[in-house]
Amino acid sequence: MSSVPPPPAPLVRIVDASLGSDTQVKLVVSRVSKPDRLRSAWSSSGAVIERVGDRIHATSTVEALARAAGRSLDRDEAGALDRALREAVAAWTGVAPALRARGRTLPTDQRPLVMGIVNVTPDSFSDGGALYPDGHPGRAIDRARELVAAGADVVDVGGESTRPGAQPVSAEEELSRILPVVRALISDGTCVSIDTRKADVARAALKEGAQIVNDVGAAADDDLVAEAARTGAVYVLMHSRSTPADMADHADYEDVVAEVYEFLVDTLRRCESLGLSREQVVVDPGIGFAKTAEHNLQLLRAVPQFRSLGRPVLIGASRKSFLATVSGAESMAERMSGSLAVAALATAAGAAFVRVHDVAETVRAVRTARAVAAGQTDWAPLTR
Ligand code: HH2
Repeated sequence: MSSVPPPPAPLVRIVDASLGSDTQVKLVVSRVSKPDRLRSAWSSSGAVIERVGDRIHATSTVEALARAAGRSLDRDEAGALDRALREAVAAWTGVAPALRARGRTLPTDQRPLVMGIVNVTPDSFSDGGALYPDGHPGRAIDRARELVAAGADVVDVGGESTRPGAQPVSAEEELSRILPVVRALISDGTCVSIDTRKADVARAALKEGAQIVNDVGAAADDDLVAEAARTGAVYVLMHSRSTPADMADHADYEDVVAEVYEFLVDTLRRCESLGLSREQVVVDPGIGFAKTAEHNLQLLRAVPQFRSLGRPVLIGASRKSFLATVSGAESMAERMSGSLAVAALATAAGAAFVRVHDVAETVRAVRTARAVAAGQTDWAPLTR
């Protein structure tokens, strides 16, 4: 008996819906079974249409788009498109949902959160070895405490560099680097994120009480995803390709925003099939991971579009090399200006987290950007 394959689930990305669902929205739809039929139905309903491969770019009202889709697609698919459309518009126009991280609330619905970076590595690109002299964690612990005092809501602890070309380290080595730092921060009551690609490393950090798994391996390891699912940790799903050692060779995209978006949609579904709840997930386009400077700029311009996924968005651009390319910064210290510009713009565009090295400066920049963009001047510290 031949079985009929299920229709593809239509995928909707909102480009602009500033005035809400009753007025014009600009969006991109892909994965419909009959794109030509949908395109001509939308076109005759008065929508402005552009077809790019199998993706249809449309500008019209939600109601007009939903009605015309109902006439051109079969009932199930039109229903699925209608739901996807309304969910994406609601996510785009609403605030990011708050997160629960193992009993702790992260109020991403209230204000942007600042994640401070502590690299317990000898070879990280921006602070290469400074926090890990001769294999002693003391300086990393001091640095993490400074970041918390400067206003970091979360500290992201990493024991393996992910800079382009970085060589992998063993789980044992990574653990010996991060565990003393994780333990010290947990005993202080700090919210800890563990930046890793390895399930064993995440497992040990979660056992110590870490609340966030920052998976810089782009969900390549099912075990790591399952560990976040099992423990109720927040899980950062970041886009990347291949491994840090050769990711620079994989920076080829026809449409980087569409491809990263589709990866996040598909991988979010796969993570759910591994037991992770959607409510646990933060999405991240992975600035600098298998991307050129131009790709990074396009992704940063698309921060609002990633909000159509309905999950808090994290942006990690701090001190990355594209900032030198676009601003003319020569030294690592000079990249701070660009890092602050990106943090201010990204949070004003709706990013829920910024992952940064320069916490005090970023908090001031983001607070200012928020006061200007949204007129909000409150900034409550995170409570336990
Ligand atoms: N970038 C880096 C590491 N982890 N995690 C997320 N979610 N998003 C990012 O953009 C991201 C990340 C690379 O930066 P850094 O930690 O400063 O350098 P290194 O990997 O060399 O230690």
